[in-house]
Amino acid sequence: MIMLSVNGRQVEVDHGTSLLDAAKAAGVHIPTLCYYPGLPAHAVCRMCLVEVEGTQNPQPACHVLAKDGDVVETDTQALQSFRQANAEWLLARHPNDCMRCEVNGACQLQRLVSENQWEERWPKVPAGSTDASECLSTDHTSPSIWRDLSKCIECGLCADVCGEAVQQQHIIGFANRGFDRRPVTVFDQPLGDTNCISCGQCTLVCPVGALIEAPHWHDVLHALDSGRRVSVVQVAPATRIAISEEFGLKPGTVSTGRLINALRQLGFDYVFDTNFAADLTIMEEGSELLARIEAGTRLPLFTSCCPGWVNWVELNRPDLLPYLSTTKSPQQMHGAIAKRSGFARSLGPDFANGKTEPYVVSVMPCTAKKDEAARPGMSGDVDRVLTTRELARMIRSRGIAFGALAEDGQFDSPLGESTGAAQIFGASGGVMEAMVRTVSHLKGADDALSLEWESLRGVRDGVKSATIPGVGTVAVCNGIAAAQRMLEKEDWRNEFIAIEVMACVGGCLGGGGEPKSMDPDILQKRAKAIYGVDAKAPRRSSYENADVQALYASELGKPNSPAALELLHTHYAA
Ligand code: HC1
Ligand code: SF4
Repeated sequence: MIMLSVNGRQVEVDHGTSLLDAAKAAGVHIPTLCYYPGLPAHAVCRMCLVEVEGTQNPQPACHVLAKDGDVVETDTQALQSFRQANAEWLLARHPNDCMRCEVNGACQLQRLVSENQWEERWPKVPAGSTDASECLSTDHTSPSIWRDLSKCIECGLCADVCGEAVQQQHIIGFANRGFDRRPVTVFDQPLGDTNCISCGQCTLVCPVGALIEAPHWHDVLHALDSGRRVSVVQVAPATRIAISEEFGLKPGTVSTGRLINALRQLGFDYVFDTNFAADLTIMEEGSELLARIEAGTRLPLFTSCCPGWVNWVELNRPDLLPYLSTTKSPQQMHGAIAKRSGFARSLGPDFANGKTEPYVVSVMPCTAKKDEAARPGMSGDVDRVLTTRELARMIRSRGIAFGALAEDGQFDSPLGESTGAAQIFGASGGVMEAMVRTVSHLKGADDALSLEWESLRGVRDGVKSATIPGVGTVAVCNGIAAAQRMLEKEDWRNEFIAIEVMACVGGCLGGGGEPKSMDPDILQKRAKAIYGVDAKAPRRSSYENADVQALYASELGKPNSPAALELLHTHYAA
């Protein structure tokens, strides 16, 4: 056997092993095009070039054998430039006709260009022109949504969904007629300068690539491929269900185990559950509600885990900011714990050990979660946010047969433990129902009577409400338009003690990062699956989460303690 190091990872392999296979054994991925396992290595595409300490020029990893003591680097700046230049050389001789190519979607060159965002090396030419410089400029000013008007087919769906028909934000409208008709913002401002709340509903309906989520999956693949940092992923409650649709499984199929196995195959070192932090959110937010009720101030409490809603309040109604819960969303709590708590450090010597900060990725049904991860005071806790669609793209790009994966995947412990209450966060009304379960318990109610609150459930219009004995009446706004209407027309200040708002219709299960469907029937199936997971859960209230209790016992004391406020709460900008 021989020992070598690849990107700082020590690995032992047999004599006669290629550098490519040695890297694979170390968990490092090197791109290839002309290499095929079992056939002679030709080393012509030059994609697999690596640097070996002591040799002057980069070496093709498919062809060169590993030697004892080799120190190999696979992803230096110089190597990335080489690869990009080699791709450009290949593309210069390759017709730009993917659209009519029989292997469109299955082409290795196309996959490599797409994974690495090398498209710019392949001139894009707008319709009716032969000049690439005539392309309308792209708009990357929003942290969540990218626009490329050169791809727009003027269908008008984005303006419909952002306007009266669904979100009632009116950020995108149509200007001009005939040949010049195009979607615009007010005064043609970049999206990042408008009052766009980043809900991403426009990206759900765009039939082409004119409106997409700001992609993070390329960075995530690179980080996983190089294997330099301990990588951590957390998965949102709604994603584990809707991702099934991306791979042809029936809407409402629960794919938790398959998804965990796919994330491990992609190379994540730790696969955790956002649901753990959803239980923690309930402990913090429920205690915050009880404290406000006792003090008689800042009521009703508005939930704060939906970043589209938080954006809306900051941009349109800053007077409501004092009513927002200061509790961070589960995504941000999970990131803060994974990066900054002693609890995480106890997971193992390679984890948050102060030498290499973990690379924390979240998978969310939401585009606005990208905004949230970049908020002042929170940025850095979650490095990259993938939508459900982006994760599906990554899985496809790496040829993982999702539908054929075993369903036995388990989250890593302890940041993977959760209750049914956390799972229902993914549906409109779920956050409030989860909070009611724990708050009722804390107020001494009979647990058997207070578990299910049907009147808070469902993908229907208007305000849903329930009166909780000993607490008060709580409300749920299903979608940002419902919240706007409630704020204008209802006596919400006097009627309700707490109000949940989710910016997308149906809640996160209808989020802007989900598989592209707004079909109410599909949303119903996703919701039914979410409540089905809760109904079968052995523990259904957040206060029963043993790992959350352990976190309080070992580090935070109790909900809303100074340590909890420091790690798990935030503030808002007017
Ligand atoms: Fe949601 Fe949430 S429920 S916001 O809808 O509070 O995105 O699924 O992950 O953070 O848990 C989204 C979903 C999600 C957070 C939780
Ligand atoms: Fe409108 Fe939401 Fe799209 Fe922004 S993200 S333009 S608010 S639909």
